[in-house]
Amino acid sequence: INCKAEVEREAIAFIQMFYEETGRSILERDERITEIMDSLRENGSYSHTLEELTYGARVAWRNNSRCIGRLFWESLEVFDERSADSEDAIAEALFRHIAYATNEGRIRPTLTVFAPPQADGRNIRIWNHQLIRYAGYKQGSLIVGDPASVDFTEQCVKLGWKGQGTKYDVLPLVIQIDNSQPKWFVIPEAYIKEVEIAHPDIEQFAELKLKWYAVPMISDMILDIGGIQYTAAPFNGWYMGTEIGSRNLADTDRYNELPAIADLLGLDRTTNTSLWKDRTLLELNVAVLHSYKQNGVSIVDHHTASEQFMRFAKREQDNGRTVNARWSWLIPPMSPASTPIWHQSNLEERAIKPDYVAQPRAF
Ligand code: HEM
Ligand code: NRG
Repeated sequence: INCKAEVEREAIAFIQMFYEETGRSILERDERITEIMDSLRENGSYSHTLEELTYGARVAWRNNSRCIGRLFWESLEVFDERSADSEDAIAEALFRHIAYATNEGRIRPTLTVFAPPQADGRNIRIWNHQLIRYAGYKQGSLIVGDPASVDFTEQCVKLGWKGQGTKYDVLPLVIQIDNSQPKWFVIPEAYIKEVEIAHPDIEQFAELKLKWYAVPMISDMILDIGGIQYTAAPFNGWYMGTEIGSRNLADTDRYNELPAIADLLGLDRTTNTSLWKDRTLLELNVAVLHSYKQNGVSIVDHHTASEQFMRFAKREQDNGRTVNARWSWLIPPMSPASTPIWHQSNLEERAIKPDYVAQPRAF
């Protein structure tokens, strides 16, 4: 929680940036700052206009040091749901977000913002890490589904939800207002777009029955603009193929599918020097990109994404801004040295706002 002076300072800095970057008049800017300072003095809080909120969410994307996809920051669509004041209204708004963002596969970068914490203690939290994600069930030493979801899945079960027990059960939305008992909502199937993974020239690949969902929608980060922390502000773009092919389906503490795929490919797993992991990763990543393309679902390969990032960095420099960047997150988890980002030794990370930041878990 920010102290008062800090809120004032951040509000002024944000409004100044907003008016300057969008070419608005200085006179109106100073009136707006006065208005905000009055509101802070009288109520201890202020509200963003829709224009401020939209621009703030876009700049937060532009500022996020870990995101390789920032070339398109100006295209972010922002939905204002600050008036949603019940769990049901919030769930409905989230369903609309999913439908709009998914767009039958032609994914639209989208953010939905809910009311920030109020002076009276009112607070909205979405418990999910992503709006659509697969459950993970611990069965002794074995895990069915996504190991990354085990804790959250246990919470859902405690709340009365019951999954089918498959590898790919979509978790319910879990929404909490204040400290009341959270409510859960099953996402109707019609909203959930998924892609079955097939390989362009290895026919048996599809028999592995791998799949992933179409749209990554992060729902547990704070959108931090002008001294206001929006604790419920889910956002999405589209996937970079390696997120699925080199991490979600491949990590040993996630779906751990490499051994099964290697066996299908007939590779020698008894020795590291066969490079069976690397060859398997390659074919899995080929299959992921191929399958999303084939199904008309937006996705970007890591080479193209890296080129787009370099264009973004160039454009930012041309606009007199330094690029906020964490190299270890920006390099892709496959063939990183084959991308131009690898060779950038001057990338630097600073604390700048607006930004998307992690917050303590809701449960
Ligand atoms: C992180 C790609 C859109 C905000 C990332 C990561 C990738 C990525 C590959 C690293 C994820 C990881 O290693 O787990 C993309 C692509 C997009 C896109 C291809 C397509 C448009 C967006 C949008 C936003 C956003 C629309 C917000 C408005 C972030 C943030 C992180 C991130 C905040 C860091 C997450 C964390 O700290 O855990 N992005 N992104 N991205 N992206 Fe993007
Ligand atoms: N690696 C995570 C998703 C993180 C964000 N990635 C994006 N964000 N592409 C995963 O589920 O694999 N986005 O907003 O598009």
